[in-house]
Amino acid sequence: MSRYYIPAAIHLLITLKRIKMKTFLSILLLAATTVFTACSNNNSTSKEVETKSNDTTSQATVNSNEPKKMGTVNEVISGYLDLKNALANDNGKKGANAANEISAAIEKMDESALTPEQKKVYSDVKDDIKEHAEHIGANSSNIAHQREHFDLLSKDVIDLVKATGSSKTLYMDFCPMYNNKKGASWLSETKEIKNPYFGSKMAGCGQVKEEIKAKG
Ligand SMILES: [Cu+2]
Repeated sequence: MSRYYIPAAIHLLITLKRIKMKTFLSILLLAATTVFTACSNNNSTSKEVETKSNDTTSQATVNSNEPKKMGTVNEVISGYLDLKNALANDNGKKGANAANEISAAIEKMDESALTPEQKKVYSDVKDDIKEHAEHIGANSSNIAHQREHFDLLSKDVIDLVKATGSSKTLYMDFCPMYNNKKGASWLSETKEIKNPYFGSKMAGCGQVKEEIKAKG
């Protein structure tokens, strides 16, 4: 019996193996095709996504040209007032952050919004404003040095505000004691004196010299 059945069993086994191998191969082939199709599908979708996102970026640039999110003199003033308040509160770190706001506003300034006369004043002061703002931004732990630059920065910002006006009323203040009694000016949004040159040491030193009324 064994003489007959053993070869038959082996034959069956081999056939089964072949079938299995065939099935296995065809499954493999099917899988590979699926993966390939999936991949090529992915490629085409990612390409579509790419083109789509390209489209949206170009649309975004076109759109942003319309309402213009660009720097304004009022942003410079707002950064300046933050800086002034930080110095009045003896906070060099906040002062540095505010100075960085000023630099950013100058960097993206929309000069086309300025009249020719304003543009002339602006081009006289913009490099100075940016330089002082950068020094103040880089000296968060040296408030005395920040105040030296704030004195010079204030002169430029006052010139600019006198040419362009401000969206809120400002007061031009003067402290006669700063810089070995040479004195120094600053702009404030409040009538109350809060000295940015001396901070808490001499908070009330100074007086209002001029009121710059809000325009518009
Ligand atoms: Cu410096």
